[in-house]
Amino acid sequence: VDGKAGTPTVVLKHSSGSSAQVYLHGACVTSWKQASGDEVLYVRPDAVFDKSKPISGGLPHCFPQFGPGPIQQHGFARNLDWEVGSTSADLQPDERDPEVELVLTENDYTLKMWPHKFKAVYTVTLHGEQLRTDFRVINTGDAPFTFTAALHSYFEVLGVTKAKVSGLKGLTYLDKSKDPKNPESKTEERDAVTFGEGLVDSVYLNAPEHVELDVGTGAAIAIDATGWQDVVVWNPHLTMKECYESFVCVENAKTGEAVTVAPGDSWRATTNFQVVDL
Ligand code: TA6
Repeated sequence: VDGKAGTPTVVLKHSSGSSAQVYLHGACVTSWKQASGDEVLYVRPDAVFDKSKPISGGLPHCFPQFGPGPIQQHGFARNLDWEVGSTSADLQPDERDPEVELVLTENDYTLKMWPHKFKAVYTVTLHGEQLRTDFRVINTGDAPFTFTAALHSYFEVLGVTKAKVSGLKGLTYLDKSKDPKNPESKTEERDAVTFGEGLVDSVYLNAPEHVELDVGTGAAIAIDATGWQDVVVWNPHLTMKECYESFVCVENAKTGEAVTVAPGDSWRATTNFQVVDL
């Protein structure tokens, strides 16, 4: 169906009452609603949907580069149109979870920036009220390639000072809040990472597969990942005065160590998002 600015989207509806909306532009999940109708994700008020820039919010991809570097910030996957590979639309609702598979392959634009043939396959599934993502990158060329990546997930919070991320205690992290080009390496001493006192931009290396974001409503978002290795926690504070109080990004990333994929091989990472009562 047409999304904002007439940009194509796929809508998933589960018999439980949950739903999700995915823009083909950037393969960006912009909405994930619980059966109650409550929205879990956050889309920034400055987001544009006319493809003039990546959609700022929901679950944007960063591929084949996380952050700044030799190519454009966060790579090109978030500002290209992905194609629908397959959907669960032809199946009866009770046969299978609603699902869409989106595919991105190289083109002249990507080859100029990153001279490699690839196929990225991203599957988004609603399993009851859970949202599941499965991201695979296949090397379809004849030489190895190396990349970094992230799912730059934005979550709505009741107020940024009420939000907390747990599961990161004891980890080494790169604090990019002062100088993103020369991050400080620190050890996380806190049971939970909190927000609201300044910019938070931290890359937690070798993070556990399970982390939780307490959104301040008595509920938390449980994030269970495989394949991703790192977790990035970001809140822009006063650099985005109009919206920073309403969201936190807790991102699954593969950035501390880049991935190298041999020709014919692939790399895979999955995430399972679930709202849990506290
Ligand atoms: O993941 C955190 C981060 O890389 C920050 O350093 C900040 O730049 C943010 O993402 C947003 O990036 P964007 O290009 O979407 O404005």
